Amino acid sequence: MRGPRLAASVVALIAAHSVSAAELITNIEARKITRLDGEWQTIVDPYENGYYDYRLEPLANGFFKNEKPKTKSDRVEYDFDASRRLDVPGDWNTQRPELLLYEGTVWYKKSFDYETLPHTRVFAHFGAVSQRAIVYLNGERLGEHDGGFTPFNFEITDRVKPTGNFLVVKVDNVRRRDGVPTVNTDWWNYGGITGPVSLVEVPETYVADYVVQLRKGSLNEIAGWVRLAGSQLQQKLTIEIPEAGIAHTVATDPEGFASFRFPARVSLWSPEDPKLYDVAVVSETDRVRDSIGFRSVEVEGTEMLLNGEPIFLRGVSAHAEAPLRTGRAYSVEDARILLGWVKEMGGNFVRLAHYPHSEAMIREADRLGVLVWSEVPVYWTIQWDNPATFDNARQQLSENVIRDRNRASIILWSVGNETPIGPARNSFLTRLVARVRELDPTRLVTAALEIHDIDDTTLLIDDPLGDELDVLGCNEYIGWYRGLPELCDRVRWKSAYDKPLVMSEFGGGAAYGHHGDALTRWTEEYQESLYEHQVAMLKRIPFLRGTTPWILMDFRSPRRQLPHIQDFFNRKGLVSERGHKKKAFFVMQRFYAELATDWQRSAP
Ligand code: GCB
Repeated sequence: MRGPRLAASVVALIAAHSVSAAELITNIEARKITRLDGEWQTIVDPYENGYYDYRLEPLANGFFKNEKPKTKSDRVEYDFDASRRLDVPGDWNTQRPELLLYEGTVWYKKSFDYETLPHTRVFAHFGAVSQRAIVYLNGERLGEHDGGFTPFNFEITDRVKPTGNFLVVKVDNVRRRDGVPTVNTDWWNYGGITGPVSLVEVPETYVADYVVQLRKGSLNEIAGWVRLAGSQLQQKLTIEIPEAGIAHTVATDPEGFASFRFPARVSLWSPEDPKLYDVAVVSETDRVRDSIGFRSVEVEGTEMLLNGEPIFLRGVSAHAEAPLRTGRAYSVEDARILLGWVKEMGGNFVRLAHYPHSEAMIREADRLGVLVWSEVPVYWTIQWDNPATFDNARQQLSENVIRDRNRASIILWSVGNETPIGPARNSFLTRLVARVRELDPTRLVTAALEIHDIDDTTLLIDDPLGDELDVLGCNEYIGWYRGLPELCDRVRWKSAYDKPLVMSEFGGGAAYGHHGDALTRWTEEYQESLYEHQVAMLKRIPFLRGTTPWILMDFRSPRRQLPHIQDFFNRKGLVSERGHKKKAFFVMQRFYAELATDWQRSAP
């Protein structure tokens, strides 16, 4: 008995693993989807009582079984149906006052019926679950996911029933030393199912993924690939871009893969004219539509070129903090408000710090014409030597790139923020850069680096990671963590690299409506003066090609404790969390208006 039973459990383990590794379905909005958003029944479980027994051994019959007493004598010490609800998508912290600071497990349950059509496959897709999820369908484990910002899915074709399904997700946002991010961040550790949940239906053999972009280095040739998954891997497929008169047919190889390259006369996507084309990938068994913009992005020496023309990135950093209501942003409405402020400031660029933001945000940036710096939470001091930490960072980075590599707005992938130079870190980040280039050879790679002080007023960018990057990012806080604002007038900037620099962070805190003179901390006047000195300094840096001050809007952070000023908010926003613009907002607005008209450089 023992042999076969062991073998069965090994098979089950492998199956569980392969389900958890289910390839990400991209562009789910173009699929037949059933949303499972709305209220989910939830159990707050700080001691993981629904997962472990009193010996801390995993329970065979945990909360994921959704048990009910069958007789009046049965003892079942939980009841989803009688428990309180939470909205999905949404963090739990801002939905109930007692959960504001909660870090632990919450179980989520949703019941649904689902009629599966013959020859189709069904996936349970999660836009984001912060930080870790273990997912069960009808009491059986589907798999797990670690990483609070990127999508994942599990195939449920053979498990879903016409009626009476229940999906249970154990969500846990405990900070871990070996996590990505690690225990120490300057943003709120929002927990919950923070992205939409959908059942995605695809044909038995379906378009698993595709890239349709301008060929690197070209403005009139489209290149890319398509990959099918399923049993009928050899098919003819066509890339259709009706508005450009394109219908290009290729055949997939025995692995279901086809690459293509063809001439295309398209209007180029740019912030001034964010032209998107309807693109369809049509195979014999499937058809997926997307909305894609075509543009090129390159560097030449210290120049950044968009569609072959030099560009200055007039940007600002932003967290995925929901405007006006706080909490983790996830909706199109959130995106419109945040990006609306970027545009009002005169910006053409946003740094989405410090982790992947929602797909809604990126799609809205595509529509509005805002260039994007996209980042993964490789932040401060994570465990550079830990292979599991690396694997997790690599996985989150991959999911981010795979989700968004058809989006014209994204021009920069960032592999990390303010990480300390050292052999293990250098190797870690170098391997992440290589991974980005493997997944997306068309965009540029960057990271927010720190400064090397030569002396009090000479600042040098010479982080060895610079060798690997296309564009240098640099966080400096002159006038806030480093001297007073007037120090900006005296510093000189040097770079060890012939590469463009984006000043990825500078700024200072001010409580909206708090006034005083320009040397009184936390006043709008201090912040305004700091920005004025910064702008004057920035104008003197010859290799500067972009600025993303810290930060668009005030955001929640447990590190920010000063009563009446911070109250758990980082106040470096140019806009308050209620949407009030501070004086410094207008300094940037003036600077960007000037840059938009005066910034002219000829390519070297
Ligand atoms: C930084 C970090 C950012 C912080 C910011 C601050 O350098 O990159 O995450 O929030 O400083 O406000 O101190």
